[in-house]
Parts: sequence; C-alpha cells; structure tokens
Amino acid sequence: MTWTARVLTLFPAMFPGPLGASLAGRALEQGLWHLAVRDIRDFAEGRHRQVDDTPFGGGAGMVMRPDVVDRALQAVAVEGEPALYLTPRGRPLTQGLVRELAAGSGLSLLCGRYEGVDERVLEKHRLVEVSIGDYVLSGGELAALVLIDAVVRLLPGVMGNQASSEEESFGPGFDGLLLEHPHYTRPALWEGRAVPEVLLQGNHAAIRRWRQAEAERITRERRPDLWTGFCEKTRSTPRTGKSRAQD
Ligand code: 6GU
Repeated sequence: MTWTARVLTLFPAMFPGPLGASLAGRALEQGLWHLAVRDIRDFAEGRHRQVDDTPFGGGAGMVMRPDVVDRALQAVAVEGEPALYLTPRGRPLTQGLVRELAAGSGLSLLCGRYEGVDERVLEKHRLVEVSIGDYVLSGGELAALVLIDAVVRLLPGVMGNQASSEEESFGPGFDGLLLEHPHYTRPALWEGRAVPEVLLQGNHAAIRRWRQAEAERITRERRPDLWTGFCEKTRSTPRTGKSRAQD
C-alpha cells in the first residue's frame, strides 16, 4: 500500500509543483508515494458552479460553501485516515506531527481559499486544523505542499542517506530538540577562512563532542524556546552562555 496524499483545492495546477522535482519528485516517479488532486469546483452545482458565497453577518471576502466541500470530502477522504484543514488558526505543524502522519497510510488535505470554509462542514468531518506558522498565506495550497514534503522525505526508501534524517534539527536522533551544528567541506582554507581544526584531525569522539556543543550553542542563541525544552528534557540547568557572575 502506497502512502497517499489526497488534496482538495480550487487550484489543482499548483500540484505537484515543487513536489515534482528533487527528492519528492524522484520518489513520486518511483511510486514510493502517491498524489491524488481533486478540484473542489468539480463538486459545485448549478449554472455558475459556485463554490463560495458571502458571509452571514456581513464582512469582507467570501466563504466556501459547506455543501460543496462536504461532497468533495465524501468523495476523497478515506475512513480511518486523518483529514486536515490547512489554516493559520490550526495547531502548529511540528516534526512530531509530521512523523505521526508518515506512520499512517495517507491523509486528506483541504486547502481553503477566500476568508475560509463554513464552520459546519469542518465540524461534521472533524477536520484537524493545522497551521505551518504565524503568518498568513493566500490559501492552504502552499501549506499543503510544505506538509507533504515534510512527510514524504520520512517515507521508507525516499531518503538515500537514512542517517541524515535522524541527525538533523528536530529529528528523532539525540532528542529532537536541538538545531544543527555547522557543516564544512573542501577547501579546508577558503578566502582566508579555515575549517575548525577538530574536524580535520579524525578524532571521532572529539568531533562528536564539538558538534554537540555547537548544536547546543546555536540552539541557546537562536531559539531560547527550544533550548528551554532541551534543558527540561535532559534535566540539566539552563546554561546562558555567560559566566555565572553575569547571570
Ligand atoms: Cl495552513 N494556511 C494559510 N492560508 N495560511 C497559513 C497557514 C495555512 N499556515 C500559516 N499561514
């Protein structure tokens, strides 16, 4: 059984888009995952095939009709698989949720446009609302592409180097809470800038320690929220990077 992303959208031309290239695109060609895109307008009725209407109570913009979205979901969603509605008011997409979704057999994604979707159809289908960050996109399509990309790279056989998905930031490796340490390749000296000596000396225990320390430093400096979580999980006292006297 192939992991399948079922997408409901008013803009089917946006798919596979970037998912047709690179890692995800190669995996799609190899049949390691499947993409089923349906145009929500196919489920509209009447001479004008209207999918949206003005909001009750007034206000700007248009709202997607519950009857149209309901027919689309009934035709596409699979019993027992998650159905997600992409919206900035949803629960934040995290690597933990991505891992859960990759462990299943597939999912359905409803991409909203306009001001949103009639609340009643979200309730009826118990759609899980998911956001990819605290900013507003003009529709759920780009968020759907982001979510599918994050899931597909975790599917068996998709990543050539399995280790690289486990070592990176947010991966399950050490504890999933640290950002990545810096990376270097040849030349060892470039425009007067040298690669850190420890990486050239072949002492693998020392290299591991250096990378861990760098990952901790970068996380502490850039993402105090993740750093606090890391310290709680490892039950160590938060290190500020300054001496005690400056704390
Ligand atoms: Cl999932 N959809 C839209 N339209 N905007 C967003 C988003 C989703 N996540 C962040 N901004």
